[in-house]
Amino acid sequence: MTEMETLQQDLLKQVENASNLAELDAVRVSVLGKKGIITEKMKTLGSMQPEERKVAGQQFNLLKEAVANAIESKKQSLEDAEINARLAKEAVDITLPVRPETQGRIHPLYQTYDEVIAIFGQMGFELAEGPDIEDDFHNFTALNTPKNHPARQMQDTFYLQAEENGERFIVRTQTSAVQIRTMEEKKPPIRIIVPGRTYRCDYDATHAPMFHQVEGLVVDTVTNMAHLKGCLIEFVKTFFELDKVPVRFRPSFFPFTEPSAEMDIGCSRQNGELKIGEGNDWLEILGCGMVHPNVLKACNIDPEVYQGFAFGIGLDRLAMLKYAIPDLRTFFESDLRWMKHYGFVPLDIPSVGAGLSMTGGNKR
Ligand code: 2NL
Repeated sequence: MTEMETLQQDLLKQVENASNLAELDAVRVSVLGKKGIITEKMKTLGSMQPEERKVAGQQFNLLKEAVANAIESKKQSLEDAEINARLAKEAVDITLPVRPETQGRIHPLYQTYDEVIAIFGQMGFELAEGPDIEDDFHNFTALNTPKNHPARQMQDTFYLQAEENGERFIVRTQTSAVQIRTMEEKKPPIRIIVPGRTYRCDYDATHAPMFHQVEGLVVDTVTNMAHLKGCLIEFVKTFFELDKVPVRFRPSFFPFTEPSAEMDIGCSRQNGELKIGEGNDWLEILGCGMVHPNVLKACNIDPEVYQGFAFGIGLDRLAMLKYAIPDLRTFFESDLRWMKHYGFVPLDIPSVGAGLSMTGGNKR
């Protein structure tokens, strides 16, 4: 074998023996690099006689090409092997169950929201929803709230910029407009539950400018105050998971109901700890009343034939009470540690669909 053949064999063996890309690159540098074996050989051409140079040059070039080709194909096969090894090692077993710690949580407010809807749903109420932006008629006038009523003041209500015709829309202060729209569109009997966002100019530990309400409305020919009481007592028992709960209805005032009442439930407050369903103290839980005849008239329902009862519950407060959350503002801070502590795993949601269907008030 000539010297060149031996060299070529040796170099090709080095290439073949490289067991990874780093080793292969080291071989490449030692052969083809600036100070590599072949490079050094090329440099000797300058001092050769023309005839000799022609032969040697050709040989060197053939050698260089053979080694470079070998390196290139070895590189390809090492890269393929590396990818195959990674694919085998990092294969994802899609049959494994999802890791529980990566699961999100249901916000306690929406847990409460779903619970309340499910409870009234099981009593036969239908779900109705409506827009956050409302007009003056549906939010105030139809609800027997006169032009000079304090609720209409700028300090309490967020007004949108005036339209060209001077009309000013608002973000709803309560969800009642949905009940008004339902009564406008549908003949009684009406039995609806209306959850949603509501807005008022207010901000402290128990008030946020955006909060959540559920209102309920029942209109029929025989609806009376006993129905109102029975329905709401049933609700608080189910919601707070109590067999018996002391309740009292205190006379109150709302422009849209007559008579109006506030419902309290029995509780005890000892050492700063609140216990619901027992004790000698009272806790206000919701507002309610018989629908004012003027409200029925505004929706073209004859108050001589139909009566209704209605109620409004603050959902945020309900969630704070049931799940012992002291500060309302933390509800809207999107703190994941807070969510992990107070949130619910998705499987805890009650079967919200049970007994529920959508009705007319949801149209915009
Ligand atoms: C409260 C009080 C209440 C209503 C809301 C209502 C709606 C219509 C007609 C009559 Cl369309 N009433 N809603 C009635 C009584 C009380 O909410 O303190 N909510 C947190």
